[in-house]
Amino acid sequence: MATAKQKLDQATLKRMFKTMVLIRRFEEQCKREADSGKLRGMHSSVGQEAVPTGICAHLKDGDYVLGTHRSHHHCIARGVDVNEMMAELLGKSTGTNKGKGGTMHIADITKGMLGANGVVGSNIPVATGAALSAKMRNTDNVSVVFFGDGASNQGALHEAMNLASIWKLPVIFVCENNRYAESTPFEYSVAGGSVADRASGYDMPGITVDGQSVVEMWEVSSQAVDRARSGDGPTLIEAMTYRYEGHFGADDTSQYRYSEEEEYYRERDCIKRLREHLLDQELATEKELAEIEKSAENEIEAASQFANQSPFPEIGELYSDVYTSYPQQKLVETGIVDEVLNS
Ligand SMILES: Cc1ncc(C[n+]2csc(CCOP(=O)(O)OP(=O)(O)O)c2C)c(N)n1
Ligand SMILES: [Mg+2]
Repeated sequence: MATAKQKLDQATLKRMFKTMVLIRRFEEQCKREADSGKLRGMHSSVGQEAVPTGICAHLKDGDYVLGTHRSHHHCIARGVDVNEMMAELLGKSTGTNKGKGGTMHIADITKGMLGANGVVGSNIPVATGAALSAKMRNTDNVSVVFFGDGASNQGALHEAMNLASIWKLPVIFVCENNRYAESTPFEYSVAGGSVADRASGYDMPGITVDGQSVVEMWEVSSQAVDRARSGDGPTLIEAMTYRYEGHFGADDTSQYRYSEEEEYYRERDCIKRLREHLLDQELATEKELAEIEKSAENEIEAASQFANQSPFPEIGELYSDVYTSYPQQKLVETGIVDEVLNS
């Protein structure tokens, strides 16, 4: 955990480099699993690694993170186990959610990752509720919620920002503006052209940051997390970023994006930039960075093996952990279980 009083040191920079490389290798492996038919589709976060990495570096035990349909990078930045994540993606019983959540519903409450969520914008009020709980229990914990530029037009964000502001809740709203909601450009859909500017209507700081720079992301997050921890209330961060892949696996970006634009953002790649920074400032050697890259690669290879070798859940597990209090006996009585078992 880092605080606003701390400077961004060498160890944190290297740790963030490792996190971003781990995310990228994870996503690349997911693509391979999808290509081989084991994973039915996913929303890749490649290109957006710096956003959660910069802010999660400030979090401590008891802090909360909530994500979106595109959340592998949020989970890894929060420290969720990559073996269990990969197993979850492949629907295996060893997954974070015993294989029942899949790519869009990874959660690990032990790590404060309260969940990804396939319903656009829906985690924003949930995160605000988590912040309210942290405040009511007199903790100094904070809640961070990630959402996209598309989600920024959902009413849920505006209701949550209003409540968070009047009650000074320790929540940080992080808009990952990757310029598109599916194929709809941000310039078309976001009135006023800025998500961050909307904060002024709710009397909270609104900050636009280069989300492809993990250093800038870390610095801006430092102020926001500090403000939330000290009881001064919420902040809205708009991180300008870019997804290199399609919206999901089968999406053809050439239908709505120019290759020049894609190239522009790839040249500003967050991992490449941090790598160059570490070398230029003599904060790491080429050998050290290569070792970090190799260890991330090994970790992901092991995660893939773990996931592929893990069993699928037993059919009898179909209804367990699905409802918190729904009596399983009732389901048996309805005959649904028999029906599934015999189908
Ligand atoms: C309430 C709701 N409306 C529509 C969808 C379909 N949908 C899934 S992702 C998406 C685009 C979201 O765009 P953005 O918020 O910018 O996130 P990004 O995909 O760029 O990360 C849409 C419309 C949905 N899942 N939930
Ligand atoms: Mg978007």
